[in-house]
Amino acid sequence: MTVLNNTTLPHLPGNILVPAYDRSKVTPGIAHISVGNFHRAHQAVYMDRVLDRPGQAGWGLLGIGLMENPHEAEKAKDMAAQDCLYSLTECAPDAPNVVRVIGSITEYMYAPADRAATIARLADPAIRIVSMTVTEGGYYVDENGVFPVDHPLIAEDLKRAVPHTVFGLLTEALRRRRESGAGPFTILSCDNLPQNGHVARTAFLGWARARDAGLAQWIEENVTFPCTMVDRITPAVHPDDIRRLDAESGIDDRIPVFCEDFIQWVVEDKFCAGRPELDAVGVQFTDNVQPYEEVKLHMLNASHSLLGLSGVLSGYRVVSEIMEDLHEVTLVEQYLAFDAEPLLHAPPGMALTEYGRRLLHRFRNRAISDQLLRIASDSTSKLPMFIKSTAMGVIAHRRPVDRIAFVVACYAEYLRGHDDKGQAYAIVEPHLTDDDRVKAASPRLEDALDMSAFAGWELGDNPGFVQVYLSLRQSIRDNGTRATLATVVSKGK
Ligand code: CS2
Repeated sequence: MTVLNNTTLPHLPGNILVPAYDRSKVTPGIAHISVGNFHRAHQAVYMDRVLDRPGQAGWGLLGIGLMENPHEAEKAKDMAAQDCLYSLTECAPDAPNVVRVIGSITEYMYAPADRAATIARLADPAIRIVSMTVTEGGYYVDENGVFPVDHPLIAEDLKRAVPHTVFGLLTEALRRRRESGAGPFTILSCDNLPQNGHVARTAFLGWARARDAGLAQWIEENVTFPCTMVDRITPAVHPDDIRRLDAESGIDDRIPVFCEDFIQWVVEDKFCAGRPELDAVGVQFTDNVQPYEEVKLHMLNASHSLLGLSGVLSGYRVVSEIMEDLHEVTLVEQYLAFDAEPLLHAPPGMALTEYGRRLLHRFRNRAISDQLLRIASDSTSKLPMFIKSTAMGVIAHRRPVDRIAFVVACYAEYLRGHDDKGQAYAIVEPHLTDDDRVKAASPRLEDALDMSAFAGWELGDNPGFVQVYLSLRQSIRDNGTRATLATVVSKGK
């Protein structure tokens, strides 16, 4: 098997697609914070296409790892060993996989190794956009739209001369740029949250105001925060996947990624320091991203949460497998048709029913074997983004609450850490508080409705909802999740 780096790139097996542009001429114009699998399967792919166009060589990607942990430190070593190259396997449901090497990331920094150097690098005027995938919970903005400067992690970081958080690093880089006359960069959120640009703006300005009011005002006046809708299903990559992908590609890649063949990016055209020719490589630009993101979050991501939470409890682990379960599929179909769609406004040219049909087709893609535990992870941050507005709309319109109550009950039960068969699984819930844990475990089942994930949903204020929730949650315990789901879907509309 061939190792992957600049030297071996021209000699890879003939079926592997490789960058046609000269990477030695590419310099970073975008810094990306938190280079996870999703970024490497999504934005980095669009940038790979951009770099293939004339005059775009100044738009390479500088990847920045932010979290201080062994996994991230290892990733930095792997990126360095491979000259930031990696293979991406794109899996269509009904065609052979396509393997391509992505070359758009040309530099990588592990911020915890030298935060001051990272700030200095971000202050380089060549960097004109800083994009990020820091997860749904990574913005800290609460249900009232407030950035909590007294949150222990934020308060601690605000005191540091050289901060650790994304807010601190970027603000300090902007301070330098203001002083040097380098000007602002665009801050581009690529996370799954409604109005992600506005949320990012609230978070960064909230931080900056607490640190330096004058700088905050400069940021407010000069930095733009476009909203974006990002979409590509990208499973987690476990050691077994690395072995399988490498055997298939014939490349000894330490950091391969795989994903579905579908890709979409809708972006608000609001870049304060220029942007690459993304419109020429399939990115949709619009004045209003909101209808796109609402459809995506409330249909795709919400369906994922439904499947993830109920599926894990029922003993499933893979999305394409759960799609063979008629009740699970019916749950998603009913949720989309009766709960989510009536509250959505389709963007021009998009038919919601067709979008929903296409989603189910994407979920059935066996080639990506996406993990339900990946989807269920961090539900504490995801449910407010994916389910809350549908839940509140359904309750406000006095429509049947069974499916909403079911997913709420499943979340609380999922936090117990074992499925209906008693099989334990790892709960990855970085934003679950100690108080949440107490409420999830409370014998008074209604206490779970006060967990932080449900802040502002007003679930407890609705006796009809509470009653359905209590009976479903008790039924999950007494009869199991599958049997409970059967009763939920039998009600239909
Ligand atoms: C998933 C998303 O993590 C999740 O809950 O719903 O990662 C989903 O796969 C992507 O948003 C698809 O674009």
